[in-house]
Amino acid sequence: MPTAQTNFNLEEFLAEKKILIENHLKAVLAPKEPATQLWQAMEYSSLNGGKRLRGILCLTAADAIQMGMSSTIIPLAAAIECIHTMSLIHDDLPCMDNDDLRRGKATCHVKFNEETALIAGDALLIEGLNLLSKVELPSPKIVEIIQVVTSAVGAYGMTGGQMIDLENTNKNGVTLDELEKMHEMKTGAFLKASVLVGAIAAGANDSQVKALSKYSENIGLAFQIIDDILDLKSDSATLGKTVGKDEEQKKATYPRLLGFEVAEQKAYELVKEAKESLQNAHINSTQLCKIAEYIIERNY
Ligand code: GRG
Repeated sequence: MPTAQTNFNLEEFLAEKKILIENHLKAVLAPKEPATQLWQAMEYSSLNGGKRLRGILCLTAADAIQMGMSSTIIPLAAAIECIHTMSLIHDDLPCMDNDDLRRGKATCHVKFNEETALIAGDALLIEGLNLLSKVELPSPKIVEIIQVVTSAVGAYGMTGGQMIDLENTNKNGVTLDELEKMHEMKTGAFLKASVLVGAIAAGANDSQVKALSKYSENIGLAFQIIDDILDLKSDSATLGKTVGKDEEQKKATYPRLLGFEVAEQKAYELVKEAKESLQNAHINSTQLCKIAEYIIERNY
């Protein structure tokens, strides 16, 4: 079990893990023949920046359960980032958010074209699942991991959440409970899955899975609250994406429903509880605690 580190440098830690994940992505997504433009679009969107938060959470959760696990887990983290990139490509499409800026660069459909972006997203989803299926773990664990990921991405998770979000656009009277449910499905479920995949791969027991579930649910919601705040308070150059979209589409957001201060307080409370849940289960991971803090302190 890892112990608390006083000299821990989060920036260095995140940079190091990011490189591990991106090296794997580079190897897996290098353009090939045939359908070269498809691979180019997959590589472009996957390797054009990004915090790698979900992949890093997967690696870090695994290490929190069984130290030294992260190298075995890299393909899982890369797979998670492929699936995450799919969601960004599809979210940016003209029929969805119709955005031309992502991670500070042209979105996939702007750089290539809409058809290519659509199938690049499809291919990243499937290649991501394929990567999960090939990881060096016992088959029952692989099946469990695939179940966790597909549940989080399917109609009860990200896809369903996206549908609700579309329905909420320009809609008045969305309640806090409805907003929370939408985010839990659209963003929270996959972030939680990223943590659980690492934990399952590393052999977490029931109480550890329970604690990590609470941790990831809380940081997922905190992440979304801060995302809403940044959409209002930050600028496109810092965020690498168009800001002010929520206002433009008259979407319900945490700052809109609660006010900035209360929304921010809620995010801090969620992170505090997330760290407590780890402590209660004796998961002494400085890294997971610092990532939780980073989620609310980030500026992009
Ligand atoms: C086809 C299965 C399938 C689903 C597509 C489009 C869609 C359904 C869902 C959209 C989900 C989505 C884009 C949620 C937003 C999540 C979010 C806040 C992303 C930004 O995450 P960061 O800040 O991004 O971690 P980086 O760029 O750092 O990776």
